[in-house]
Amino acid sequence: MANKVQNDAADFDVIIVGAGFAGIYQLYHLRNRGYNVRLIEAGSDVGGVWHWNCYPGARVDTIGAIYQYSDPILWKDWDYSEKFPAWNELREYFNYVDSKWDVRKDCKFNTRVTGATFDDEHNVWRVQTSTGEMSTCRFFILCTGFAAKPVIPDFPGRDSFKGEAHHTGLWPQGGVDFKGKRVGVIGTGASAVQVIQEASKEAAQLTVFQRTANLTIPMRQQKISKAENARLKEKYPEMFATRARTFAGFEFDFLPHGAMEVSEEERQATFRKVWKTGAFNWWLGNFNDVLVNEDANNAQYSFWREETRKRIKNPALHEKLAPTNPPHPYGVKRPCLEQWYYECFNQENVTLVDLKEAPLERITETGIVAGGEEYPLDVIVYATGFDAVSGGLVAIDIKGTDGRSLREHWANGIKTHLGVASPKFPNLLFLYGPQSPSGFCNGPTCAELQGDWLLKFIEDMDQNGIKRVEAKPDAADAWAEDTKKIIDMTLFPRANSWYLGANIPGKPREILVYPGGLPTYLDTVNNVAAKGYSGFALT
Ligand code: N01
Repeated sequence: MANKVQNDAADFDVIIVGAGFAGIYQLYHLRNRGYNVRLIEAGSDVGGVWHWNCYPGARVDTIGAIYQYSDPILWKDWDYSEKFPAWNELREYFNYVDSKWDVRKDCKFNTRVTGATFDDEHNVWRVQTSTGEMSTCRFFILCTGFAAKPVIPDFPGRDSFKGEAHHTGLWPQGGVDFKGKRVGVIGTGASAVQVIQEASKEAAQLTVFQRTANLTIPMRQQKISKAENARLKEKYPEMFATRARTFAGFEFDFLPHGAMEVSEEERQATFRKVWKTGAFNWWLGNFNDVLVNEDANNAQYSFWREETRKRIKNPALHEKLAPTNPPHPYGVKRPCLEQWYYECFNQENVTLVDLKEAPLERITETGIVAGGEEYPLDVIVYATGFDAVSGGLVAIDIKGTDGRSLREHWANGIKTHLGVASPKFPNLLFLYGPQSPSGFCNGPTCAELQGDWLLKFIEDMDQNGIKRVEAKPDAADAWAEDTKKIIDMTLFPRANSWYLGANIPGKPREILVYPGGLPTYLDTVNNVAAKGYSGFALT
């Protein structure tokens, strides 16, 4: 390993927050490089988002083949049983990773990091936790993921409900029984779509409270046999290598031409072909202009609407679930993968309440009142989303060198250099965080590709005897400006999505993730490293 900077004031070289894909990757690889590492996790086990989101139907929207670490020590003996594995299989995967990488021994579970201050004199972070402990470290890496801060809107009467009520992101570890019950789901985002599909099979009555139709994509789920897994594995090395070359770190990319560059006949034929593949190929493996050109986007939407309407028996629901005019350009709110979502609404026991026509007024002891009508319920599912990307970070009271918190620093807009560090917060690093590819990249891919850059960054600092590294304000201003310029060239600003923080009242409207694609991001950060880490003050 590099010559490690000795700092007697530090209990650990590195403290990591979060035991998901990113945190565990850092833990394992830093430890292998001789660093003394502690990982702190609020949950009771490893798994990150898959620990918290254990609601019925929760499953990943990236194919399992690349939704894992690329270390052959792991994948050669690991088989997912489905193309898009469910949360419980993903938890088994994390158990398996621990059996090979032995990570749990350096994790402190059931412990929330509550605050941190930088000791200027000794160049260490003092990290406080919910258990009242304080530890010091030279580098402090936040791997809290994009969904660490679940949000339940302040519906009037919310606390009066006498039945069971749960947010999807804080689902009880022991599960919730829907059988024979009257279940209400608020929201129709990705979490809701997954819960609705399962609840429709068990609930006596399922009521879905929809504000905006979800422009979903067929998942095209498949079981994968052992023999198929073995065949697939021959392609794994190439698939893993491909991730760094594609916009969102997938095994596929946008087509090399635009929808408006081809004839109507070819356009429809291509849409049909990509639709058959389904999954995110329909979103990020489609014509390369669908997210930037309104005509291309409308053509994609029209195809989607017609295909979707074929599955909805009640014509009155066509306009609700697949409206004539899109609620926003297609794909600029993150679409989700569905399996039998529309068929649910053909069932007698499933009702859709359109909150645009019948606004949600209040929650009572016994149900939800919308549009003047009370819907009696035994269970309420809040599938109302997250204060995404930055919410989990600013929830920790991290004080900068000027005594102001990260929340205060970012109150009018996030400032980071390359999405990895923020001015006034020396030796504090973000992985899969704001203004990095995060929300436009799948978890394990970013954990590895952005994670490898961070590992080298820390090693290079040590190699050069650097005790303190801090993002420069002008570099952070320029990075925020770059992310804005890129997103303004697309149709994304036309929706109130979590990508823009627009689902949280009062949150500044700005793109929370780097929208230039993974290859451009990697080129940029590698160039910065090659130039001796330009934009960082090194002392
Ligand atoms: O949250 P969301 P999510 N009154 O913010 C509605 C990932 N994910 O947990 O659209 C009424 O998308 C809101 O309505 P509207 C994935 O990246 C992945 O579902 O704002 N309704 C919306 O319908 C995803 O994008 C998987 O009008 C209110 C819903 O609540 C991200 O997590 C599975 C409301 C929130 O949808 C977040 O998804 C699950 C109000 N006051 C999640 N406030 C995979 O498949 C909000 N809503 C891997």
